[in-house]
Amino acid sequence: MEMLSILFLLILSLMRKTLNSALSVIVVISLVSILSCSSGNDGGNGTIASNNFTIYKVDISNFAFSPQTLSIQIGDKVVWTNTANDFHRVVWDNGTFSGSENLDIFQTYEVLLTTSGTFPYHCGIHSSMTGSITVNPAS
Ligand SMILES: [Cu+2]
Repeated sequence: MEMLSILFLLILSLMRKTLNSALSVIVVISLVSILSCSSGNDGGNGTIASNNFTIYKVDISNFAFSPQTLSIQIGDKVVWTNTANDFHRVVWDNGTFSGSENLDIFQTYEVLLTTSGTFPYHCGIHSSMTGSITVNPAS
């Protein structure tokens, strides 16, 4: 009887260890998945990582581009969204890229930036609205 209970306790402690390690594995797996979800190119600014490039978002509201300046890698995409109830139009200061049409509320304009350099732009309707994209060459 004594031997049996000792054996039982031994098995129980073994099972506990196995259970603990199984639990640890589950904890590690969930931690890894949480970490891998929060990594990537989410710069906290609504950026979305795609297979080959990052998409940066610029909000047009309160008669301003937000963020006003962006520093991106060559080949990344920038998407402007007019969230204001006024028309705005993205015009590149140097005419480097073709600008947008007049953007009504919730209309978007996007450019894939494949040339490195600093490209200032402004609103074609409100000249006080300015912004700039710096495209860094591939490292
Ligand atoms: Cu404007």
